[in-house]
Amino acid sequence: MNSMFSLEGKVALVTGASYGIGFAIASAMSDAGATIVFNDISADKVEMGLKSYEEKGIKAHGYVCDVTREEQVTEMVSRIEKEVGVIDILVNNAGIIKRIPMTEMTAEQWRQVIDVDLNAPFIVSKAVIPAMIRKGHGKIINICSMMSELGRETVSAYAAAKGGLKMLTRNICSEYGEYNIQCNGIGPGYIATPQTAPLREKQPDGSMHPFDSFIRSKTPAGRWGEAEDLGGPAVFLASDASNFVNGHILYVDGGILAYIGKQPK
Ligand code: NAP
Ligand code: GCO
Repeated sequence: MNSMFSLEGKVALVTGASYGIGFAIASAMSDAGATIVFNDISADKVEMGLKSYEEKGIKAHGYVCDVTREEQVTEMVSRIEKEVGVIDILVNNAGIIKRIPMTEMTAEQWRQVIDVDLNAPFIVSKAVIPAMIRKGHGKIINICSMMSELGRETVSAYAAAKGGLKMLTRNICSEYGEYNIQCNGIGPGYIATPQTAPLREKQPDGSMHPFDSFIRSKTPAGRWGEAEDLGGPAVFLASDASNFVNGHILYVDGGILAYIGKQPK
């Protein structure tokens, strides 16, 4: 049974994985036997990431690459194939969010979010699929969101991108499933990472951010998710155990999407 979930001998590229969800997913994949490759936008963050992986006993391979820039991505993938090996597993994790009311958001701010959260997964997937076809298998995991299904104030660009990422996931499944490539999504709930830190910061009077109690009331478990909660689902979708799972978005949200929310006291 264990061998179904083994990633031994596989090369996994996790984008934007110096810390946060990407780092947790890469660590879990390493525990399952994968060789870990990651990128980040700055050399400093790549160095920081390499140290963090080393502290966990993981010999990761780090590359500086802005995933929105196709020429950088093409060069990075080519270097990985030469220096590490052909990529068996791609996790499109790198992402940003800008919390701005839509009518106050500039077109440039909108484009920046769409560029990282939707255009980049297209660019990186396009770069790795040809070698996956030649190799006869591949796994692509797109990190979607609650906002692939739900909207909320101030996150219009992010929701549009993550909704599009859900459909890109289904289209890669449709177009490349015949080559034994499975493309699925993970939709994390609200996870305690730097990205959501502004939603959890203490208020001047020492109370918790109002969003903190809100999201706890919307989550049956009554807690924020931890990045480590995503490791097992990611290993499942990267392993042979999910070879007949394709085009699926696996929500790892503690039940948010199933729950109307707790009545306020
Ligand atoms: P995070 O803490 O903000 O980390 C995002 C990572 O992406 C950082 O390492 C960042 O690098 C990198 N990145 C951003 N733009 C990049 C670019 N152009 N090229 C390469 N790397 C880039 O975010 P997170 O919470 O770990 O989230 C990771 C993914 O999960 C994102 O796609 C996010 O939308 C999604 N997600 C998060 C949550 C949550 O509650 N946290 C829930 C659902 C989905 P720098 O630090 O150098 O900018
Ligand atoms: C927000 C949060 C969310 C989470 C995540 C939820 O401002 O609503 O940042 O968007 O990041 O995407 O699944």
